[in-house]
Amino acid sequence: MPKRKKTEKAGFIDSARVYLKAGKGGDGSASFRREKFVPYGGPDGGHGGKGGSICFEAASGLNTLAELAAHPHITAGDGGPGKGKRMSGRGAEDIRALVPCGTLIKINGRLAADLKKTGDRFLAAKGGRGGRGNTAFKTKFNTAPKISEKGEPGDELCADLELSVLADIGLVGFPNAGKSTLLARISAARPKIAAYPFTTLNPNLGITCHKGESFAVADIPGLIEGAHKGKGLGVTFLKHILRTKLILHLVDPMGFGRSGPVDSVRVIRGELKNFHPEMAKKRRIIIVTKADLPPAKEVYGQLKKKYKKDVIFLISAVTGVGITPLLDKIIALLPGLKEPEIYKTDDGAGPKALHKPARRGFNITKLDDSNYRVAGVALDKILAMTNLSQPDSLHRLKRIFQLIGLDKALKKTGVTAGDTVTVSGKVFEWSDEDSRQPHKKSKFAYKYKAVQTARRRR
Ligand SMILES: Nc1nc2c(ncn2[C@@H]2O[C@H](COP(=O)(O)OP(=O)(O)OP(=O)(O)O)[C@@H](O)[C@H]2O)c(=O)[nH]1
Ligand SMILES: [Mg+2]
Repeated sequence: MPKRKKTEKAGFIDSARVYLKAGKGGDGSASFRREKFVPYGGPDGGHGGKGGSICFEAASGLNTLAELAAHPHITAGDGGPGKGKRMSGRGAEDIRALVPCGTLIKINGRLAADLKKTGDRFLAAKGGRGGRGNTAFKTKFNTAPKISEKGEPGDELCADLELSVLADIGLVGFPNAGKSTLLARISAARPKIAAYPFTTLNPNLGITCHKGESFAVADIPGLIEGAHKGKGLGVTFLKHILRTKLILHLVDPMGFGRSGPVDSVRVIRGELKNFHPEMAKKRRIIIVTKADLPPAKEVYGQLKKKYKKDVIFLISAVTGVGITPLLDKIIALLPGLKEPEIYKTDDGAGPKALHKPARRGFNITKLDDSNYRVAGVALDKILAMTNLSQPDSLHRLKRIFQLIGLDKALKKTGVTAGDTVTVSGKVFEWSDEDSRQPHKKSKFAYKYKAVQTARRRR
């Protein structure tokens, strides 16, 4: 399967709407063996090749949906047509669109997949199957069928992708609290660090290894009071720590703006709770940063007094003071914590649900006295795969209409000879003649064949 190209300019983009068009199956062939000294060579039309499907695959090393946001139209190739001498058509290649781990795929507003681990795949748009060649229609009653199917159309849909970064630990706090400095200290990540607020504009992810244990840490832009109302950078990035097991709340001993350091705990907790109730349930550790600066110890003492039940650490990401006890505590806590179930895909949606066989049944609408319209998902597929230029295929279609009860239903609605019936966009003229009549001699043969075909279709 070909990989999609990487974009040159890849900013951080955590949502994208993509338009998928899977390939159509190749048409089957209606051909006969013609060879010198081989009279009545029989049907030898091959089947069409399958159309290309489109699937999403979680890949390591990706952390943005920028590539897909920049190229939202993904089209897979069509299958090749079948040929004489029983030659099958070429199958089109499937497309694998790579997405970061933690990508949620929504189709028609429903969560269809949550790709968490590298290699997780979701078949979003299925390519059509190749149409059958006339070899498939040969029976002992009809040894020279002039019927072949057209290829099945591929799925066409629009999917919404949303990235919810997967990390074990989330770093939160006011801007300038030292979140990125701590991430840089405990992992190989190199986020931008500077002495002004809102240095971090996009989430950063780092992997920490401590005493043989490893865990992922996400650093997000700073929060301020009123973030849930859109102040500062808002709470849009909080979704990236929604799935974390543990929250490290960093407190700058100098405070931020008019908020004092002690008060910051209440403010940030309020913002987290306002964003999602699950945030309030998460296990938290309060960390007083910049221990090398004079007010840190005092703030640490005040917080210890006020939040007696909480675990509080005093660290300096610059000098390294308090980092080891903090990491020890984290690795002791993590095994006992569960990832919250925020996104649920077990509501019937999913790859299987998306590719259920087309619903049978149809709707008849009387447009006026002599015009009728018939619509149905299964009928759309049957019509798309019927080669209307072949008289035998047309006859087979009429038999299918009879078998699925369309004839009866139309008669009940009051259709008369000469009326126009539009079935899935194709226009037919109603005639009262029995479709079995032209083949009176082989009546049983046709009935048998049509029943078989209809069963296979179901
Ligand atoms: N002295 C001292 N300075 C620190 C310490 N940790 C961070 N700083 C400084 O604090 C400033 C802000 O640090 P950042 O890590 O960028 O803070 P942040 O929380 O990521 O800030 P935003 O990304 O803007 O939200 C930088 O100038 C750091 O050098 C520390 O332990 N001691
Ligand atoms: Mg930062």
